[in-house]
Amino acid sequence: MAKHEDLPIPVFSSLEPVYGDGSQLEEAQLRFDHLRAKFLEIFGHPPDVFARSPGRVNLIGEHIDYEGYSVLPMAIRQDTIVAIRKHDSREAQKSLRIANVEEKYTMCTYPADPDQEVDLKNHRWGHYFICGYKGFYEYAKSKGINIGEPVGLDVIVDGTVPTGSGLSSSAAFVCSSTIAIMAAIEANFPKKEIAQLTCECERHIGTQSGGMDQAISVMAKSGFAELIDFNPIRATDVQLPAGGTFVIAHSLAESQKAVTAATNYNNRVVECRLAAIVLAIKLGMKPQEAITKVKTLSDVEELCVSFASSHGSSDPAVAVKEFLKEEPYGAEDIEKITEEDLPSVLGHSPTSLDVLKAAKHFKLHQRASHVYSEAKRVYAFKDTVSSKLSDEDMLKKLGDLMNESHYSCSVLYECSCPELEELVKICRENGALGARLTGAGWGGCAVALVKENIVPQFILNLKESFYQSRIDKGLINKNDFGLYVFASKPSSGAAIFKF
Ligand code: NG1
Ligand code: MG
Repeated sequence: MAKHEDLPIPVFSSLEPVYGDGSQLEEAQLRFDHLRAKFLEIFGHPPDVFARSPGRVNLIGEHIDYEGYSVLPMAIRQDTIVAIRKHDSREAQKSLRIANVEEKYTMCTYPADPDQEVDLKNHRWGHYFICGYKGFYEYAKSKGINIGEPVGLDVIVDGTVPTGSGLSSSAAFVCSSTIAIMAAIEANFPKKEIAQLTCECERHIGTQSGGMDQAISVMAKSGFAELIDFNPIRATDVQLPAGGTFVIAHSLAESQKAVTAATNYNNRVVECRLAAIVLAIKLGMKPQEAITKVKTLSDVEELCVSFASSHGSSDPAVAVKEFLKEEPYGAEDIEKITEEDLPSVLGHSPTSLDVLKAAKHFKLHQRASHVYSEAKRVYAFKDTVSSKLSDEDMLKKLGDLMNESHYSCSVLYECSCPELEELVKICRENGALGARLTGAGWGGCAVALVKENIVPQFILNLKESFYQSRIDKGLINKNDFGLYVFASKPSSGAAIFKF
């Protein structure tokens, strides 16, 4: 039997395989009808095809995908649907017209040119579509696939993943865009290739992202969380224990990752890279070799194994304690070790140069400690789920791991924020077995593991203790409460619809 990740994106002629047959189906039916009507109204034609891709919640394994370590997310019900129509090469319309069902996102127009640059200084919502567009053409070119001259595309987007929430609205948008473009030209590829290519797509927005969000959005299976490995990308089903429910709650602090990349997300990617290089040098590698060969903290593991005899352990966490000082490093401290200036250590990449410009110092010890310990927690989580523990003990252990993950994100990786701290604390005070920030952090959502039988009461308590004061202040509308707090079951991955 072909492996899940080797299969192409499924093509359906009805909504049931993805949206089931309950209230979700009704809701989906309305969305698709509305999209089709809107398409006709704006562009004067019906769409050729639709693609959908879901958001995700990461259960454990934060900020380690870009360091080469496995993560454990699950897809959520909320998704992005893209309706698309390809113009004929004879038609006069040669641009990409990207509209949205939500009025606040006004139509964006771009040339039908895969070589255009994404204008990072002027962020617009439509840029995420262009990420998919550019990435898709780059992929086709690298594979020698002839997809003909670029033509005009008409597109309407309908997203239900809350933005800036750590639930990966961006990957849902990039993946559904890429898959829609692919479907419009009647191509299809194995899921693992689409997962890889969409990850590269999203880097056009200026974040040096790992591949977790796209991998789960493309490869998710209903009813399972997935252990995602990288290099090569692979997904292994993880059956979550009965009796526990993951509740997602928004801190109401919005994290605009594309805008704050230099000080937040990309800063941490750079710190990890520098930590890996410094560690490799301390473990005996020549500086020049370390700079060219060592890209991630996972690359250092091999060196730890061969140095086990001299420092007593092959655990990279031990090497961090021994070789990386706890005080923040200045640029000069690191340059003394690398024997090269930081811009060239980082290959002069524009996003890294932005980080260097904005950074005062680099916390190599803390960031590396987080990554190595979080990587272990992912496997501990996976092992716990498949262990013989009673449901009760299993849930408790999973909750503990989630709490440890949050502590590490908050204290060592410093990617939390006051609102998330308050929310996580309130979750625990109200009976969550564990609670942590999810996604990149600096705002967005927390995920809490809650015993199934207390979920309704738990949600009511959160409303009382966290949201009510914010509703009173007009920060959110009380009728929208359900958009900000909800229990989530693992949902299915990307799909194409042709009716
Ligand atoms: P968010 O910000 O939640 O979409 C980001 C990255 C992930 C991963 C997490 C942190 C992108 C597209 N996604 O997720 O790859 O690194 O942060 O674990 O940048
Ligand atoms: Mg994102």
